[in-house]
Amino acid sequence: SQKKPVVVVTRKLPDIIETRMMELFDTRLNHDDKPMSQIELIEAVQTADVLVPTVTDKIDLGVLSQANPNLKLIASFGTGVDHIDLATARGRGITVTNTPGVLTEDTADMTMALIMAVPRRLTEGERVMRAGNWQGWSPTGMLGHRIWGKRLGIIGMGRIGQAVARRAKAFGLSIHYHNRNKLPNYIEDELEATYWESLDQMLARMDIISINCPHTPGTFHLLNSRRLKLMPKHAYVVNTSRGEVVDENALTRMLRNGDLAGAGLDVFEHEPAVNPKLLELDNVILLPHMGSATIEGRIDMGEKVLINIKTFIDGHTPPDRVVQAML
Ligand code: 8YV
Repeated sequence: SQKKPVVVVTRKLPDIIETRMMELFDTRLNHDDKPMSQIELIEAVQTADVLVPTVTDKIDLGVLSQANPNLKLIASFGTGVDHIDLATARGRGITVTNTPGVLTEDTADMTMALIMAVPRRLTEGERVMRAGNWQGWSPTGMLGHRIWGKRLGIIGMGRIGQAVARRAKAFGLSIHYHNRNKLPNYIEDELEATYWESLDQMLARMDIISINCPHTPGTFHLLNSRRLKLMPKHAYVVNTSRGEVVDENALTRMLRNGDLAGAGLDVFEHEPAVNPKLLELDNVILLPHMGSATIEGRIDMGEKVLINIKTFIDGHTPPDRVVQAML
């Protein structure tokens, strides 16, 4: 019988996934719930035939240049692949897969939760209660902004953006979007979504902006200082995609100066660091990158990783191939 491939997993995964992985492959688990250092990552790529990283592992040129020639697959646990130097992987004959689809609805739920929670000051109200500061109801107490009837502008209308649109429509928001490509008419009709070819023009007209595009060289600081200034003062920003899409310092400055009404941020430019000035703001909800953090979703993601590895080992095209290795 053939030697089982060595699969190196960088972080603790759900038990049921780890058990299955141990049955199928020569699996090297990591029970440490800390991100790997670059030295540990280099060790990992030196032993692995298959590497299973997460968003916290920077698989850059420095790491990939140390990989052993047997490393043929990076089966990432997650959808975003911006932590992997895809061009280098491809050039070195390494295929890359991700886990799309299974975390679409969970991430859209979290996005919707932020869209609701920020204008209605949900966590601010909760802090009042926990501080024992509630003096009782008042006609002018804790007033937020109405959500229904407002304009939501979605940046990035892929799977997650569309799932956000479906939810937001049911909450009475009107749906607008900017995307590299206009969606087919039948999807626009179903979502009652209006396409804005110009991001600048859309930003100037929206009450809430939700970022749902991937982080790529083309979307880095897409919401830069200039574009943030196009938004009306009463507008909110929600980001559940990647911190790098927004200039975090520019956003923080705008929020502090009252040039934006508030923000709901699940992701940050330099995770796990957060601009400390954000922590001082009441009109901001900060979450520790938990958009897809459901028990069910993590198992689904693990199953996708298993299928991608299994298919690849069996000599077929893995279902979630992001880059095909150059041969
Ligand atoms: C994961 C994510 O928590 O899939 C993604 O792109 O950001 C999150 O759902 C993380 O990436 C797992 O690696």
